[in-house]
Amino acid sequence: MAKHGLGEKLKNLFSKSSGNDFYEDFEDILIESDIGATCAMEISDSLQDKFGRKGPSNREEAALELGKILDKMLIEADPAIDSSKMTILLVLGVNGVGKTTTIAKMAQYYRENYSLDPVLSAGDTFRAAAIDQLVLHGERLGLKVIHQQPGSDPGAVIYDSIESAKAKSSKMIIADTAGRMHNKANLVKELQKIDKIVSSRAEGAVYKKLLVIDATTGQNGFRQAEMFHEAVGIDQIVLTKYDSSAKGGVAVSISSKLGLPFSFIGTGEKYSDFSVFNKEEFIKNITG
Ligand SMILES: Nc1nc2c(ncn2[C@@H]2O[C@H](COP(=O)(O)OP(=O)(O)OP(=O)(O)O)[C@@H](O)[C@H]2O)c(=O)[nH]1
Ligand SMILES: [Mg+2]
Repeated sequence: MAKHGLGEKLKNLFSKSSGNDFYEDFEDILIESDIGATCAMEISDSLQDKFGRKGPSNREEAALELGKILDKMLIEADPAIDSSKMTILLVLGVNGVGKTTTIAKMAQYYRENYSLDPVLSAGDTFRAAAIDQLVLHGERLGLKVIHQQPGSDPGAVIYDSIESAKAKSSKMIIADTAGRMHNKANLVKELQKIDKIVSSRAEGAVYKKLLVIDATTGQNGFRQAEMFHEAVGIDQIVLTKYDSSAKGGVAVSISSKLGLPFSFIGTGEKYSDFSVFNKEEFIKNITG
């Protein structure tokens, strides 16, 4: 996994003896790490409460305190499921963030850890290729994929998937969705429609909405989280492409400003490049 650049930058901050204000430079490096201006300012203020105007005296002191602050800001989600009930995971996110790949990775994770065979639901009916891609993952994993024609109603596909899972007493459904529509209003409307259908069929089941955020998109990811959360209410976030971002500060602002927890982290294109989000490890990677 790529090392976060913040630890290194923190080191440089102490090695140069510029007359610059420590906190100004500190905020800059937080913002460069995608933490976002508001959170950067809050972190900087907390650090100042601890160390005063002069700032911490060395990198270790600063990193330790920063770690404590981040620990309060980041939220870890428990990916555990109750295998006595059916679980429906609806996977959301704008196009290209890694939804379909994440679905395959999660299916593998829940199969390995809960020995259940999730039914995959091709709810991204916007593109034919999206359906083919999920079908291919299903073949590789040996899992059933429920799909219909491109252009069909995603709600109907997911409805079918729930019926199919019930019929074969499968305990989990993981549903794909399209992240692209002709415009934002259409997307929101479509998502709300899907959400309504799933909610109405989810009686007795645990229904969770997972939003996939691509770590390489920086603070854009924060705006996506805000938009989806406002549209349908998000339960958990999966952070993808953490291998190619070397950052991840967006997780701090999403957790702290929207109160949303992180469940998994994607670190590559292979099924095995996937792990449960571990706050302690994540912070260590940030503070270096
Ligand atoms: N490096 C890296 N690549 C990833 C990761 N997750 C997904 N990808 C790649 O990102 C690209 C897009 O992934 P998809 O799973 O197709 O993304 P999607 O959100 O379903 O995309 P659309 O269906 O087009 O909206 C693919 O090339 C994936 O292999 C990750 O954690 N790390
Ligand atoms: Mg997809």
